[in-house]
Amino acid sequence: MAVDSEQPGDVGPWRRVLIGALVVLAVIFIVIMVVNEAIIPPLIVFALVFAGLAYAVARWGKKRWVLIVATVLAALALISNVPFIVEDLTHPETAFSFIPTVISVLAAVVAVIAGLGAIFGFAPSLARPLGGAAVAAALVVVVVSGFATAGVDDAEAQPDDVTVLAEGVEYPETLAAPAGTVGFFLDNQDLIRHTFVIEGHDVKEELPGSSTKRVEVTLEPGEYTYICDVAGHERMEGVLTVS
Ligand SMILES: [Cu+2]
Repeated sequence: MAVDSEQPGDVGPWRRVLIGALVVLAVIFIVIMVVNEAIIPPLIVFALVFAGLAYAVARWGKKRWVLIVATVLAALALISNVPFIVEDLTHPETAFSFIPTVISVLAAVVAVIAGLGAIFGFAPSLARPLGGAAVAAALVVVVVSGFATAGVDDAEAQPDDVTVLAEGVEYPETLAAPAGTVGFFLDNQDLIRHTFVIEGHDVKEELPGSSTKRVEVTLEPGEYTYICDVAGHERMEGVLTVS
């Protein structure tokens, strides 16, 4: 035991930070599913993989290949989620989208750095400050996003408005409106953000989580498709008939 527990260039602190980051990743993928109110198979796989990797690093973390697998998979998780990450990061006013996304990015970045630190034997004294900085950054993000979310103003529906309900990451399949200037009352009942886009028309409204918004649009008679263009929300689509 004493023979192999202290290697030249002790990687213990980096391994501990790596394990912590992998656990955070596993948990955050579950959180993202919960706030999306949906079973998202790739996220279940990610969660299981990162929980397994955390265990593997704790158990066999002296084996270099275990560290390499954990580091590469953390990097891949980061890269494969870029389309979701970029959009969410520009919308701090939806805390339930923004905070889990930022935390997942921080955890993945920390996992990659800590993994490299353990593999290549970076100075162990740097490991704890890295973990601490990530936790501090996460706390700042929670506070900033919490204030931004609380500051979102709701709208009030007008008598002739067409109500568009976003609920359970679904839009109504059909809507009807008279030609001319139509008021749309956009009601996002979900915790996460959506958009209201009328295709072929100059309408794109951002809908923060649990908020309402009103928009007036002048429409010619015809059929229009409305969607939410948030990545992964392709099923949020319906047809608006204007007559
Ligand atoms: Cu959406």
